[in-house]
Amino acid sequence: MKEHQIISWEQYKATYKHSIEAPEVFWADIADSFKWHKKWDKVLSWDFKKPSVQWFEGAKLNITENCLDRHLATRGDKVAILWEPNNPNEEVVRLTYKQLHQKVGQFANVLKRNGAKKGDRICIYMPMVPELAIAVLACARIGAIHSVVFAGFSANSLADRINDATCSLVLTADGSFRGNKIIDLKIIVDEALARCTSVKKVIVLKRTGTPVTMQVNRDVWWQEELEKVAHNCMAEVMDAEDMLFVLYTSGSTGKPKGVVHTIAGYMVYTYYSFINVFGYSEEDVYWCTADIGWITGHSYIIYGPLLAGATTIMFEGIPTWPDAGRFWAICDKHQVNQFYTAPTAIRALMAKGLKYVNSYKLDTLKVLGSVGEPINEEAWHWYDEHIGKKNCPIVDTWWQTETGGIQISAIPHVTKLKPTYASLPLPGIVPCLVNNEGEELHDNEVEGLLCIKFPWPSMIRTIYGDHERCRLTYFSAFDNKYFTGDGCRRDADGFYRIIGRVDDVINVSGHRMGTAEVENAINEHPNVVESAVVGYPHAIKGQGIYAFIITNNPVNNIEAFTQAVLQVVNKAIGPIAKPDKIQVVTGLPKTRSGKIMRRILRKIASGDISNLGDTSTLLDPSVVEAIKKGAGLIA
Ligand code: 7RM
Repeated sequence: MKEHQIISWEQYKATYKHSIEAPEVFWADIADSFKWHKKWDKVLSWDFKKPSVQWFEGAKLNITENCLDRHLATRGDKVAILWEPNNPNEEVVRLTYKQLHQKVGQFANVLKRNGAKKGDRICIYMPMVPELAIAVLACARIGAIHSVVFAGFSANSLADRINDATCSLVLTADGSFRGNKIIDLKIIVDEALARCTSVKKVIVLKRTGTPVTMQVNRDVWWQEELEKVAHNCMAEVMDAEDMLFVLYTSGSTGKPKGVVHTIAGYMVYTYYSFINVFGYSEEDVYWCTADIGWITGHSYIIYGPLLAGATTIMFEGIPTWPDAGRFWAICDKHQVNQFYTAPTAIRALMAKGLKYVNSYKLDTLKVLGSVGEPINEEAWHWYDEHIGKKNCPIVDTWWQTETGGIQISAIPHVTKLKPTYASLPLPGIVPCLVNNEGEELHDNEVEGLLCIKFPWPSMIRTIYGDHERCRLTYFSAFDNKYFTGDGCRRDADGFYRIIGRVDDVINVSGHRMGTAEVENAINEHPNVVESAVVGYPHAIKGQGIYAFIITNNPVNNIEAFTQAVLQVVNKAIGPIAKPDKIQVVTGLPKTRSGKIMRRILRKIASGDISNLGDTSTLLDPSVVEAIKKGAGLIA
């Protein structure tokens, strides 16, 4: 591990230079530390026009042998997964590498027993329990493609994802504990499966004891299945470019896209970025608070840490239960060294006051991480002062579901820290800024659209079932560049500061959402004629959701209507997509060609109605006046 860690500024500069001058030599050297059944014939071939990207072509491997088997001789009794339950009085689970290896083998056999085989898609809709990580790894063990769906999504969203990837199995639990609530996962799965014909088997973990109906010939109990199989499962030998997983993420149009990652490149990159960004060393305890349903959980709870032989914490609960000190209690309880969370959590806990922080020592922390959205100065300084005690570098990590791993981030004790700056690219990453005309901006102190102009091992390979959509979304805006969808500034030192999305994607509490998705959900309400959704600055969530809605009849009871709209959205997508503000309007600002001018709605939503800019292209400028008047009367 140590040999690939950057520990000085000089070394960063030299390594970065080498990584872009001789990328194939650079990445082959990292890849050499893994176990391969056969090494690659070619490190990289690529063509962003198609797009087609292949890393370590011809190589054969199984990623779980690198996450598990490879560590058995040296770290067999070291804790791999440390699980902290929702209820602090329930027992902690510690799985050593040896135990995890066994449990993965055993569950892999359960999957096989239930008909799963190499190449099948398996949907995982589960609470944050050790079995979720075991299930992910068991899929990879047998060469099946996992599609984890965040267990906060509705039955509808779940069904869409299962159908898009034609999953043959669903792995779930009776229910999920979240603070003092229980979510009935199996009931949601049953509702989803009413419109999924591809699913042959459902394996149900008993967690909450919630009563469930088991469908004969389809549903089996997880724990009962375990009794029927051996603990050892040979790893399926896979090709470097075989699919490892699909993970759905929102874009500016249409339904969420199934981002596809392939095995070898993802493995090499998540390992390398993990050990460098968190400065991980052998005895450390590392905690990422994300849910495994998001890319952060895939790359930096499961794969990156386990590839590095680390101890990774999984937390089942929420930051505010039993009280707003829970994160800090866990840091002390497990002597956490690296802590990785989202700005929205920091802001929420900051708002609860220091009394929830001050009773904890937090003296084992070495590195603090931030991910998912821009971190504002105030939250940065609070994190630095009250959690890090001004003693822990903060790594503000910019990346995306599509990039697979962290792209731009400080390296602790190496990179100068600048609040709100993600800072510099990791080795092998070649970011650039372009203007709206697609011209690259070569100077410093400029602002533009963030692109990446050379392939990296963990980059998106395709959108499941729709390669053309992948090309159009990421590779068609600018020639020979991957377009991120983010606006970004580069300062005099060449440091990058992410400004936020430039498309119709909003980021609510670090969750990515398409405004079109939310609009489609709202439009399902029978009285809604049309809607337009925009993001607006929200003190805790980063962005809130503001919905402008046209109804077919005047709304008499605004409160009841609002509740009904929230219900519809909740059902279509899930609670994370519920609008924070709803304004009923009689018209939307449209151009003569019928396009909604979201720029104007964004201004109104942010409360900035003094200067709406050029409205001369509007079909009917009077609608804007009407919306402005009504802006105070929102629910
Ligand atoms: C990891 C993740 C991706 C979008 C991305 C950005 C935003 C993520 C940061 C950030 C500012 C950061 N994947 N984003 N990290 N913005 N600073 N450090 O979040 O696919 O769910 O979202 O999130 O807009 O494009 S994601």
